[in-house]
Amino acid sequence: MSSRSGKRIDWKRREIYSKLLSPELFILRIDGRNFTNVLKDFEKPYDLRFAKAMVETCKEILREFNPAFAYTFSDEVSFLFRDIFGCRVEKIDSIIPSEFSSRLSLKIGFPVSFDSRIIYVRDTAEVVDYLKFRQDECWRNHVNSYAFYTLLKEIGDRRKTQEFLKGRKSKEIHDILFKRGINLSKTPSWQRRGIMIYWSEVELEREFEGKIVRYKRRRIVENWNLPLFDSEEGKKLLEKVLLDVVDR
Ligand SMILES: Nc1nc2c(ncn2[C@@H]2O[C@H](COP(=O)(O)OP(=O)(O)OP(=O)(O)O)[C@@H](O)[C@H]2O)c(=O)[nH]1
Ligand SMILES: [Mg+2]
Repeated sequence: MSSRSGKRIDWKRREIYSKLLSPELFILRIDGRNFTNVLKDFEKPYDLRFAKAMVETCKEILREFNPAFAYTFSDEVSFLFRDIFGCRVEKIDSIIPSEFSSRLSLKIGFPVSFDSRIIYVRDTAEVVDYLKFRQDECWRNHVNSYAFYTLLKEIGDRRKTQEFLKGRKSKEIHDILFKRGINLSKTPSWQRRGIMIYWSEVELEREFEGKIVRYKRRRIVENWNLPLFDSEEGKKLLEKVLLDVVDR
C-alpha cells in the first residue's frame, strides 16, 4: 500500500502505543461502563446476585491470569499483577477487561463492558495504602447509595434527591437513614468494606507407596467479611496475601 504522496507506509510504526511498557508490579482497576443504567433492574442499592457474579468472575481471572488478589465493590475491581503479557500496556489494558466483561456477561445474561487503568506500585506499603484508598471509596459509596435510593423512594425524582443530599455531612445522613430503619453500621460487611479474592496456601497429605507425603496446594479464598485494611487484623491479612508477591 502507498500513501497519497506515493511513499510506502510502515503500518507497524503507526501502532503508536505498541511498545509502551508498564512497570513490573502494578494494580489494574477495571470499572463497569454505565452500570447505573445497566443495573437499573437489579436490587438497589445492593444486589447479592450481582455481587456473586462479580466474585465468580474474579475467581476465573485469578485462575486464568494469576493476579495476587482481586478487591471488588460496586462495579469495580482492582487486581494486583506482576509481569503479565511482557508488561505491554495495550495487551494488559485490553485483554483483562475484555475477559472480565465477556465472562460476567455470560453470568448475568446481557452484554456489559469495563474500562481499565494501570496504577504502578513499588512495595507492600504502597499496595496497602492503595487498598485503603479504595476501601474508603467503598464506604463513601455505601453511605451515598443507601441515602440516595432510600430517599428516592420518598422524593420520587433523581435530581431532587441529589439536590437534597448535596453537601450534607456523613453524620446527618446516618441520622436521616436511622430514622427510616437503616443502621449503616449494621449493613452486611461486604457492602461496607468490599470483597477480596486471593490465593491461600494449604498443606495437605496423602499416602503414597505406604508413606505419608505432605504437599502444598494453592486455593482461592473469597472473603466477604474483610477487616478494615488499616486495622491490625487488616495489615496481618494483607501481609499474608502479599507475601512472595510484592517485595521480592
Ligand atoms: N442496582 C444496583 N446498582 C449497582 C450495584 N452495584 C453498583 N451499582 C451501580 O453502579 C454504578 C457504579 O458507579 P459508576 O461506575 O460511578 O457509574 P457508571 O454508571 O458505571 O458510569 P461509568 O463508570 O462512568 O461508565 C452506581 O450507579 C451504582 O449504583 C448493585 O448491586 N445494584
Ligand atoms: Mg462504572
